Amino acid sequence: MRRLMALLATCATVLGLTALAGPQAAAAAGCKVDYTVTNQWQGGFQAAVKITNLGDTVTGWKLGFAMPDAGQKLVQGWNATWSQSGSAVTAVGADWNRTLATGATADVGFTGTFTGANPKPTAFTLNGVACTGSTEEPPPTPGDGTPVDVNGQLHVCGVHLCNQYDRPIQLRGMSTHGIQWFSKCYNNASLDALAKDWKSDLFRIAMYVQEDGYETDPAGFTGRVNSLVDMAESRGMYAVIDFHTLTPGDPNYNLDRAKTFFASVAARNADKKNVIYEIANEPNGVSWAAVKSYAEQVIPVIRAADPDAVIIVGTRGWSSLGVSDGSNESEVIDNPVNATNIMYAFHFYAASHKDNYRAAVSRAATQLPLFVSEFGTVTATGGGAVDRASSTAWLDLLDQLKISYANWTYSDANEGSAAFKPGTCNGGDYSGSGVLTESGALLKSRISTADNFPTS
Ligand code: IDC
Repeated sequence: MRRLMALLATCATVLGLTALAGPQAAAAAGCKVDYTVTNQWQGGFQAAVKITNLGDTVTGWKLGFAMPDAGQKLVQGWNATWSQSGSAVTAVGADWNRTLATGATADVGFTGTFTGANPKPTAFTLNGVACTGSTEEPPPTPGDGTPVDVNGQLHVCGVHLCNQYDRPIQLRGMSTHGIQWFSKCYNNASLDALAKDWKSDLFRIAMYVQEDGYETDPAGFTGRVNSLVDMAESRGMYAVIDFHTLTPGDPNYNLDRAKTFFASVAARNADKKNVIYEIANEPNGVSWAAVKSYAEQVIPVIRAADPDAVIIVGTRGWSSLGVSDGSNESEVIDNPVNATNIMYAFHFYAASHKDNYRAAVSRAATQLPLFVSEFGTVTATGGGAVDRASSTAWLDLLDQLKISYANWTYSDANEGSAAFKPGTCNGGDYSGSGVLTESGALLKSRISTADNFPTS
């Protein structure tokens, strides 16, 4: 109940919804949305949207979702009052269907135009509550042997990430590409493949803040992140919520957004065991002192809502512990963030970052808890050829040091770092070996080996 109240309060605050729906609507606790493209033609389409209310009776509802592609435009809707602002679409119930009893459905729809692809929206809200379709995403059954089931709530012990038995573990997994661009790659089929075929422990959710990301639609992106957290949870994977700051490089530019975002996701996900927070992807062009100051303002916001989660702090020089700026790990060791249960991010791109970076990690790992929350097998542009020798040297080092990692990217982007060939995400097959790139095949072979997590 505490969690429900916190969730409702958070959603109401973020969306400023209290005036719209009144007390009955505020009691809504869950919903499911089925979105079907019923017809598509050159540049146009028709979509049917079935809303199922899984919470208390709602009188006066508002459906919200984001068009995943900038070229998608609402033309005309029915059975509700429809509008679109930027990517955000809303539909407000008509007089005759505005009351939805528990379990009741409303069938609405619209016609639209599109220019590029016509990806389906993946995250919906009803009166600000994320429609996670809880009937479709049951929590994992106890004792199912998944990474989250075995390891439970994580914490930092010494320089390691430790499980519920207080034993060091290494999590191995994949990062999304920017969810503002590649939402079509994150669905039940692709997440099943990641959990079952790749045997991934970890799913990093890269929510860009700029570049058409969070800043353009805070409520929509918050909802998308939350539903991806649920999809990881229902498959027993840990989820890293990555506040993907990149340009500008000073995370303080996004300080207010970070506080708003993390207050919301930490309250909503406080009772989950699978969530890890990453507060700033890659600080760059900024001093360690400025990054530390940012961290010491954002961490307490998360702790207030979710006291026991592990938090990853980005480091100077694109999360290189300062090495890419000509510094090194000593700036962090000498002036650590004033907080407990935190780890420091180290990122590398194997074709660009080699022996001197590996040496820094080897030294730092004896003194700082490190988490490789992003790395690529290619150059730092995200493109180019896979450097197999350097990638293998890195992965062997991380295995030896029990440093957790997430690879950039679990996507079909047209660049060497992507695990899938271009076009894969337009289909339903994420499991066959024919869909993998060289980078994807290498990572799948490394990630899918047995974890042997300690259980006592
Ligand atoms: C890259 C993407 C690329 C995109 C670019 C700009 O691969 O498609 O156009 O971002 O947003 C990072 C960043 C990560 C980068 C990646 C590769 O965290 O956002 O993704 N990279 O350049 N740090 C080092 C490399």
